[in-house]
Amino acid sequence: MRIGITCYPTYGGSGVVATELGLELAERGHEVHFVSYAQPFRLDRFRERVYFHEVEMDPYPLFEHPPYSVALAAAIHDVAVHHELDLIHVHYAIPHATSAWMAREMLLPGRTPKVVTTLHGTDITLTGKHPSLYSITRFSIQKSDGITAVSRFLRDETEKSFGVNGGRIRVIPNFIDTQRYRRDGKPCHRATLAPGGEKILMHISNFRPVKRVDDVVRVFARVRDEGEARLVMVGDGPERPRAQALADSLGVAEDVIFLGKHTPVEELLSCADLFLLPSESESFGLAALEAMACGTPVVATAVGGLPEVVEDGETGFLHALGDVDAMARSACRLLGDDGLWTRFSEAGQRSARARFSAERIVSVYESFYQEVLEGKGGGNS
Ligand code: GMT
Repeated sequence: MRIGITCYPTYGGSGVVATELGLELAERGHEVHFVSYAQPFRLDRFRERVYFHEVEMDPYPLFEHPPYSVALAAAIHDVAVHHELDLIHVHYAIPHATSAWMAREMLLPGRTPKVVTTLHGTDITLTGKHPSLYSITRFSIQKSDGITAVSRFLRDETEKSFGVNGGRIRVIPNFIDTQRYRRDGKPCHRATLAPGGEKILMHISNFRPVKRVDDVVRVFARVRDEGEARLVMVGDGPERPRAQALADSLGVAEDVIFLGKHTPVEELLSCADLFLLPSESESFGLAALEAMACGTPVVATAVGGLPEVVEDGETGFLHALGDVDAMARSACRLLGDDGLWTRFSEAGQRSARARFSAERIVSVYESFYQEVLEGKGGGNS
């Protein structure tokens, strides 16, 4: 197949999944064309059958708000024509599903690629619900030839909030490269991050309010009251200054390391003892899956799609939103019991490999593409 992929190319989980999917598809012999405003950050070297098309924007002074959605539609259209795409797969509905719909409308009947939209999270639970975007988001999702959601939770939310028939939405979970995300990966930075042999707690995110990084620091402060520990914060975003100030005021700043943005994350995760994800909402929680694959047990909130990824009491512990005391108790329990920690660590690795490996999930996408091409994706009403 000749497949176009559009995603946010920077640090978000949706961009990571879209890029990894494209690379895996190319490995399997498909021709893959990424269309976006910047090169996806994991497209770091030449790969056969992989192309990148940058969306050009004219910085004309009249454009106080440059019309990216329209420029993207034009770029998708051009790529579809010149490379005879069979299918366009967009990740995150806004504005990608709309741009793909526009591009398809511009093409001649009979030569139109099918459009698949993958819903990732806040495109449904937050931004897409805003009155300024609701109707066009709903329309664009409905007009897709195939719709996927990364969890059952997100499928149900889409049905509830956008009136899209849940039967039309295929749940295809996120996946990871199990060769890269593993406990025995090299190198390990434990000696640098915790030179005194302290336990390492880790958090990775884009530090937006939805991630509740305050709660990460509060949980850590309670854990550190009980024993030697360090908190490694990976990523960056608007809530970082607040988290730093809180670490100061709780008197734990010297044991909290803010690393900023860092890839690859697997070399950090595979030397952590615990991963904290106390999010307010998480349609899937790719970072939790990455931690599990690296053998790091997860303590998180029981929200959104997280219970579909982290098995409470087996690969991690899930607690009510904001219950930092319970999260700290679970963290201490895991860190203080080597036998329990090893059971969770091994179960997490097994679960990630059995349920979320690239080999397995990319095949599911391929089959879904085939159904959509045969007009059986249930879409385009
Ligand atoms: O929806 C977002 O907030 C952005 C998006 C992203 O690009 O990282 O995150 C969502 O998609 C990820 C990949 O499918 C999921 O792992 C995240 O749980 C999800 N974020 C939220 O639902 C808040």
